[in-house]
This record gives sequence, C-alpha cells and structure tokens, in this order.
Amino acid sequence: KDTKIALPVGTTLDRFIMRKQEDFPFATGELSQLLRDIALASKIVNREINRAGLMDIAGAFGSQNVQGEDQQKLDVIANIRFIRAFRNGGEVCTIISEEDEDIIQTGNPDGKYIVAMDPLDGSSNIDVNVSIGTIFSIYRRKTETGCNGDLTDCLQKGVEQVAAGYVIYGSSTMLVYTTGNGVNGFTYEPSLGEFFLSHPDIVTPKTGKVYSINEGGYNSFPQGIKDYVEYCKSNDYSARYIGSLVADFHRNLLKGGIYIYPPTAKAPNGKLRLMYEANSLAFIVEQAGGKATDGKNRIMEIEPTALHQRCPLVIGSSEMVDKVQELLLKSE
Ligand code: AHM
Ligand code: MG
Repeated sequence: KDTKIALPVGTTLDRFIMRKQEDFPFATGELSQLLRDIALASKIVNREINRAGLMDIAGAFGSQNVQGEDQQKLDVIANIRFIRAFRNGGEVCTIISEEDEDIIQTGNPDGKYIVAMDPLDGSSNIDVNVSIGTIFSIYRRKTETGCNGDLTDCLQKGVEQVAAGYVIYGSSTMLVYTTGNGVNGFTYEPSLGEFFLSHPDIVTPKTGKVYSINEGGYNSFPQGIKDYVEYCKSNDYSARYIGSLVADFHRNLLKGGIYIYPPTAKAPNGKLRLMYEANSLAFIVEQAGGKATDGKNRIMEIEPTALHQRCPLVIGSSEMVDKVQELLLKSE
C-alpha cells in the first residue's frame, strides 16, 4: 500500500523516495536506491545537455579539449552515464538500451533489477534546442541472483514493470515516475542540484483537444487513423507535434491529448520501440488514468519477442484513445 500521508509540494525527491520506502518495512530499499541512481545520472546528463549549445563554439573561446578529441554525441554520452550509474549503484544486473544492439551486463550478478531505457530520445532535436528526454522501465529479474541476467529477464511484458519514468530536459528539467501507485513529477532546481516535488499525483484529463501525429505520413496511414485525423479537424482540435516523444507526451499528460505513431509506409510497425519507449509511457499514462494501445491491443500486454521490436503507439487521454480504436475497428 502506498503512503497515506500526502507529501507536500516542495518535498525533495530523496525525501519523497525515503518516505515511500517507509511504507514497505520489509522491503530492502533497493528499488529506492535504483531510483536515486537514475536521478543522479539525469543530473549529469542535464548538465551535458545544457552545455551542448556551447560545444560547437567551444573552440572559438578556447575551451576545446587539449587532445582535440571529437565531442561524442549526446545520446552516446547519456547512454554511458546511465550505464555507469547502474554499474556503480549495484541494484541492476542487466540493462537493455535503445543505443545498444545487445544486452549489457553491469557486473552486478546479485542485482535484482533489469532496466530498459532510451537514454536520450529525440536526440535529433538537440541541435535546434528542443526538449528531449530519457525514458526508463524497471523490471524484477526472473532468473535467480548470482548470475548474469538473460533474455527471459529482459523480454518481460509491460504489465510486469515495477517502476517506469522519464526525464524531460525542457525549459526546466523534470523527472516523472510511477511505481504503480500513481504518478509524481519533480522539477529540478539546478542551483541546488535537487529535484523537488512539483506535480503530485498527476491525473491526466479524460479527454482533450490536442492531437500529436506526424501528419506528413498521412497518405500511408491506416484508414482508421486518417478518419481520426479528419475527426480532429472537423472538431477544431489543435495539432501539436514537437517530434520529441517525451515532450509531446508530457504536454498531453498534463493538458489532455493524444499522441499517435501509426504504421506508415516508411515504418510498417510504427517507429517507436516497445521496450524502451512504449511500455514505460504506457505504465505512466495508465497510472494517471489514461490509455495506451497499438490501435487494438493494450501496449503493456504485448508479448515482446525481440529487444528492439517496434509497435504502433496510440497514447493519451482515455476517451481519445477509445475514439481512435473505434474508428480503426469501423474501417477494418
Ligand atoms: P529516436 O529514438 O531515434 O530519437 O526517435 C524517436 C523520436 C520520438 O521522440 C519522436 O516522437 C519521433 O521519433 C518522431 O518521429 P518522426 O520524425 O518520424 O515523426
Ligand atoms: Mg527513442
């Protein structure tokens, strides 16, 4: 059971995690530690992202590194930072990442947890100063501790997540996560180096007037999706598409709306990844009262068969997701 005491806005993330932990007297605190590791890595990545704009002109004011090394791309840096945090933290035995073809072993065979992550989603937006994000899912391992995690540990259904969240590096940086007892959002105060509870118990509106889809692919959308886009237009909805999933999702979560990445000619199974993007946002949206499907099936019940498998994604306010499903069904 979750804590009965509502923690006030302004509570630090550390204290929040600690108080939640007190509600599980028999739990060992490993998940709490893991969440702290994620928060730490995200602060480091946040710092790198904030500097990113300066990198290109670094030479011009003489701060290029002496070895003249090429600056690594930020998504690679984020991947390294998060993996390092999990290695040092010790709670995670195995990681799967959108950035890596194969399973990553942390060297902590006694770790009880598996992490699936997209360390920096929307990274093509960095150059133009648009919000980007980190997305993560946490699972309990299936195999016994004492050895490396394997594919059965990594290919778990979304319903088996024990926690999920994202960090949005935006006009301010926020960490939003769930452990299955609602969704809470924390805003980063850079001068203090702390996340503070700013959005307790997020509930997403049942419906909204914003639809987010890359309409450039319209010609090859399934008929039901075309019908939904027309429905949005005839009802004077607003189109909002940043092209950065975490940013589009975050706005819709708070304000109400729907994000759709349908199958297209270019991407017959959609573009987004089940393990790194869809499952984690699905867990969050459901915990906030919304829905996530692939147009037909609940995302979190899809049986994963490959680490990098893609799936169409229809996610957001429940009544809007229902409407898409209804139109898809009708057009079959
Ligand atoms: P990435 O994981 O390679 O960064 O791609 C995912 C991104 C999402 O953030 C965004 O919603 C989507 O790709 C945009 O794709 P498109 O340009 O096809 O609309
Ligand atoms: Mg991605």
